[in-house]
Amino acid sequence: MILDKKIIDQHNNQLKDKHKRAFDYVSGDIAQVDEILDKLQKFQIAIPSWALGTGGTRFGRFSGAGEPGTLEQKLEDVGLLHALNRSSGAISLHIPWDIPSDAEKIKALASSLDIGFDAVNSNTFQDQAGQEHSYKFGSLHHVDPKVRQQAVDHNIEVINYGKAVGSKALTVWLADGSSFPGQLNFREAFQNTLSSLSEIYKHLPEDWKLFVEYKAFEPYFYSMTIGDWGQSLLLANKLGPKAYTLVDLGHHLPNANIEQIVSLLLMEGKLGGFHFNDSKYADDDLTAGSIKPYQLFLIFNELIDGMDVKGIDHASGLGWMIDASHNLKDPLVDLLQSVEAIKIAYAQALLVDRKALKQAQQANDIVKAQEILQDAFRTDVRPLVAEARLRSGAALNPVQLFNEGNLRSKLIEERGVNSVATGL
Ligand code: PSV
Ligand code: MN
Ligand code: MN
Repeated sequence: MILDKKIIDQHNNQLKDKHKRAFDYVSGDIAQVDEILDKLQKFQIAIPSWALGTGGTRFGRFSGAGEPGTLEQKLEDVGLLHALNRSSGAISLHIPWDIPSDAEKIKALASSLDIGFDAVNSNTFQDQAGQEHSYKFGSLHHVDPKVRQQAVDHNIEVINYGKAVGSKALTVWLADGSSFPGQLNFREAFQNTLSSLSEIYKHLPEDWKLFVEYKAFEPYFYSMTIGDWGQSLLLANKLGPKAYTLVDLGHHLPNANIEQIVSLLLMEGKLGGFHFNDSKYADDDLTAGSIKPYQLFLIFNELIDGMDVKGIDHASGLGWMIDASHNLKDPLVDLLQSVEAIKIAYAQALLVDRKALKQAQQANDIVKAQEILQDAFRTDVRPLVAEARLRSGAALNPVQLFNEGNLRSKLIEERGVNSVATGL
């Protein structure tokens, strides 16, 4: 479904007076408001192809209706999100769920929707029909070299699909680990992983990156072979300059200081990018900012502090992606909410008085430092984010327009009630 620009204009007209009052109020106290708005307009967050349908839990899946049944329809969904917020201008594909068989056609459709391709993701955590070796006991870390080779070959195939559509990065997330002490030799598992990743690395085009994602636990409950940022960084350093650590917010043990991890990875030039989501417990894959918005703000605060010169939009080379699973909400609404929460955290972090913060830190003035951060965090920046959208030709309130415009019903009319997406 292509959203008629007239519908967006009508919606904006309806909200414009209220928006203007709120925007004037908050922007009155901000010195460089245009600079901030410009940064917000440029900032894009990629949508994962696997999150456009309703996910499930291990207890069941309650599918929605009118979900995208094909890659083309998934692109159309991202196009719809992008039309609504002008901040979702890329998709991250997961192979083999979303194979771009006719790459030229897919690319043409994407460009007509103004959508690019972020990192491509491999899948060696499931066995596919007809596959020779099983990944039951892992993939790149497997004790059997034949299984490792199969997983390496799959990753090379994924790079090739990525090349065909114009991606510039491969994300490897491994479900390799062990559930019982004694099951694995940790050092051998790590060495096997390193040598498999080195094979994959050799096939990366010059201008590509390899994102090494880590995860503390699940699906294995005793050890994960790439279990934390230290193990990922170790691999990235050994692999070479094109390898980076990818931070998925949900992949840490409870209460980990993610903002500190981010700041050090950035300092080392090894931060590859993000999978944004939120969680109360672990890999909950909830809407970004729905549980710990202060943490999200603190992460952006570190990013701005560490990337002052380059700025943190896509030109910085980081992968900004969402990784979410929606069991209860409409996936498209959830993704709109996630993008909004990420942009709010970014806008708040742009308000931090960095000079004053530096002075407070140098003077060990803890109270001042805290006040500076919390002043920024507690500013209602929603009118700034909305104004940036307005200036980009998007909707003042994308969620409201999605609901009041009955966009899901229209998708159901187009695709039918039983159209179900592939994904997690
Ligand atoms: C599984 O935990 C996971 O959520 C990882 O975060 C991956 O990035 C994602 O699935 C897609 O493979
Ligand atoms: Mn992830
Ligand atoms: Mn995850």
